[in-house]
Amino acid sequence: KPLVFSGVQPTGNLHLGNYLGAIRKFVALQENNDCIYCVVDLHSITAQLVHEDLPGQIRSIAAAFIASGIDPEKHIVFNQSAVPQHAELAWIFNCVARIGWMNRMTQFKDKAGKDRENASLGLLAYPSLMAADILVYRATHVPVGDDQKQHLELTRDVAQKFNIDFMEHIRARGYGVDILVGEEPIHAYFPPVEPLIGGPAPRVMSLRDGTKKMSKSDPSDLSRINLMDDADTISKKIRKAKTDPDALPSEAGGLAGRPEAENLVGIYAALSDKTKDEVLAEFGGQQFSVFKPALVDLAVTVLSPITGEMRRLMDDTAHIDAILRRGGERARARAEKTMREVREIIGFLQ
Ligand code: AQP
Repeated sequence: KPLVFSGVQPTGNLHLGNYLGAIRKFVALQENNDCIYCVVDLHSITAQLVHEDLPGQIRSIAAAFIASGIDPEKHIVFNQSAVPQHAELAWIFNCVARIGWMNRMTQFKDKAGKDRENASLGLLAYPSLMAADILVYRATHVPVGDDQKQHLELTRDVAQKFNIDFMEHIRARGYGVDILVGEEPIHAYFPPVEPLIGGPAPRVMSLRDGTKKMSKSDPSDLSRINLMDDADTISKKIRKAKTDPDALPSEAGGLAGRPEAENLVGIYAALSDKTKDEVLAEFGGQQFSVFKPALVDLAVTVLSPITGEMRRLMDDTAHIDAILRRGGERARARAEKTMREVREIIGFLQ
């Protein structure tokens, strides 16, 4: 079975972008894959070291995974800091990756802002830890939002450089397999990672500005729908969402140049498991005064059971902690198997 890995940071409230870009895909992938889903708490301290109630934030992401339908018995749900092998492999990848690769990352530029010299070293090295998260399990498929595409390309570059730099040592110990990277045959220890980004809403945009990504750090709460919002709040936010004055077109091509309309139609399509064309076959020619109430109904129908279940789970912290602890044990056993081989390939004594 293909091995799927992905993670979500425990930084503030989860929103519809996190749900549609990541968590909903995690749920769908469970059926035919072996999945490892991680609350990436080590990542969460790169931008901000001190968090108010980090344990509560970690539990709330685990609760969101489970409330959305992830089965922590069949698959693995854990928090990253419980598996020190992630940080160990990240250190090795810090020595494989080049500073220039990190400097080019748009997320680093966005999050570091103008005062780049003052950003944490961890924020610069973030993609190296992300590569380690995935490759410590030698996972091949990674469901993420479109904003993570560049980090996954870097993960492929790190894997490829490791495979090439250590090729003789990998082969000599009987590890790895022969693969083609493009036209080039190589003997690879780490597989090339495939991003799973598609769907009608790969990047959910702000409700206030269709050119900006919906994000936890936007100061306006009206810009996003949080997974913990109640029905009235969801309704208010969608009713106030920015739109243009025109009616909806009858096919997706007609959304070009209308970012807010495209965003709302994409959200509707993703929430209803339809394509944008199917949504527009139903709503083409209609005004937003008709479409928005339908979107409110759909969003509330999909999200409110998840919100309710999240609240219920968060009342039983012992249960969530037990799930994370058990997931951590299972993840550690798998990660240690890789690390024993990696230490040997590099030549560390153990
Ligand atoms: N707007 C989005 N549309 C689609 N997918 C998104 N993701 C995040 N925002 C969107 C996806 O959610 C997963 C978890 O993201 P993360 O924990 O790495 O957090 P983030 O990307 O830092 O989240 P935010 O909300 O965007 O936070 P800030 O404001 O700090 O930048 C990932 O798969 C991500 O692609």
